[in-house]
Amino acid sequence: MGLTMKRTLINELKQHLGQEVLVQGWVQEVRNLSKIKFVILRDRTGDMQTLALQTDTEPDSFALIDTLTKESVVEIIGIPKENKESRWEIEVLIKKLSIISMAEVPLPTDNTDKSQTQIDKRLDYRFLDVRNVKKNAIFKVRSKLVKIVTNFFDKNGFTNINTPKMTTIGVESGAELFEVNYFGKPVYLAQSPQVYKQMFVVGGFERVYEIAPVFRAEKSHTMRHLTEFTGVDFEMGFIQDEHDVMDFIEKMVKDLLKNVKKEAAAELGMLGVELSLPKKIPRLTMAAAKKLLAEKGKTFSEDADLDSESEKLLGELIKEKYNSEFVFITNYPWAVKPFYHMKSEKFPNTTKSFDLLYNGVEIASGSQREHRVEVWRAQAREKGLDPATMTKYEELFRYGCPPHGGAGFGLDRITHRLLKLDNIREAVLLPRDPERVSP
Ligand code: AMO
Repeated sequence: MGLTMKRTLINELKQHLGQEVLVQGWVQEVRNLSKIKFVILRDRTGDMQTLALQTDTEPDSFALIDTLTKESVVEIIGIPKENKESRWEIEVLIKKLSIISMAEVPLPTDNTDKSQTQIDKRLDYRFLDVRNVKKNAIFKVRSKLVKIVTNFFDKNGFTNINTPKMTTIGVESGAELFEVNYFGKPVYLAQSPQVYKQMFVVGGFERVYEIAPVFRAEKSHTMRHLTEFTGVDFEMGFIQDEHDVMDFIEKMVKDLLKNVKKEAAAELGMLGVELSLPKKIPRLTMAAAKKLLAEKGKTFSEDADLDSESEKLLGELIKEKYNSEFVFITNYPWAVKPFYHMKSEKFPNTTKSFDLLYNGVEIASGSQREHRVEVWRAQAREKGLDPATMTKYEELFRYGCPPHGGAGFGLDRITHRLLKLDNIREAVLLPRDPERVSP
């Protein structure tokens, strides 16, 4: 059955009212009122109601509906009709129904909107979980974000690069490395593409970006940390200072929000998310941010980093004061940033660095890099690192290196904040954390 008919997707049915169509998908729900039976069907474009009537549906198909289990895959030949009273506005009158793949009972998880299944179990059966249209929508939005950001890099003269994820180089202070046995030799999973992105700015591309996994052996049990996440990293040459990088990010964020609002309107609507477009993103030095926090009774030493609680509070204060969901916090203390950041002359003991907070959570961090080899060596030593152990990094600054800077975003963090999800794991298909490495 159906072999000679072309499949019609659920969101195309409007164009086929009154004509015989073939629809295929998963059974979301069956309601049997004896003379009339409803099958809610779902495909990649959404869900809809189909109905079987004793008078119109082939008797074998009518009987088969009684045996249908939830999440089975079926195909239906039927006629789409308008029904203004139904929430779908269109329903398909079933002529013939056949089962392609019957789902076993019971299902291991409940993937309906009313589900009480805990997140751990849902993640164990993620392929069932994301059949739910709302869960699915999160990943449609995420997919759009990648597309939009890729276009933006492309339009701005960036070259997409792929850098190794097994490496001997780790330069992110505070982020631990996962060791891998590489034919008996220890190597590490990349904790960032930092050195490589700088390498190919120096390699003459000037502007490079990479969207790829990043590994962090951190035993953090929070709603925003993972041990593997997707980094959106970029690096640009011939900058004046770190403000050029922030200017670029500001344009990128505006473009991202404007386009996702347009291109993922249906998904955002389904998830109840209203996006407001950013205007000017305020830039506050860390010292100024600490002053704001002090007014609310949160005090920090000059050298301290912000904790997640103060980032959240800062998010609220910025919203109040500047009516902005975004803020750049600039000039982090040298003590809390990696050695490769350029130090600031204007603000002593700080680096030409910034973090971007979105609704009170850090979604990106970046800086101007130190490209003067003597200064670079001195800064490494100051942080207790031996430049002789990083010759492949050091060489980048010895054979013609323009001033440069860049930043790294967490794609999972962007999705998490943009959709106001309570847990970063909701924004990742198969999250990795200290307890989870499967499936
Ligand atoms: P950083 O270590 O701040 O900077 O990471 C950049 C961005 O990656 C995201 N992120 C994480 N997301 C989920 N789980 C984690 N454990 C996690 N750690 C970080 C955050 C963060 O802002 N090389 C620099 C970037 C640069 O300067 O270009 C770096 O890796 O969104």
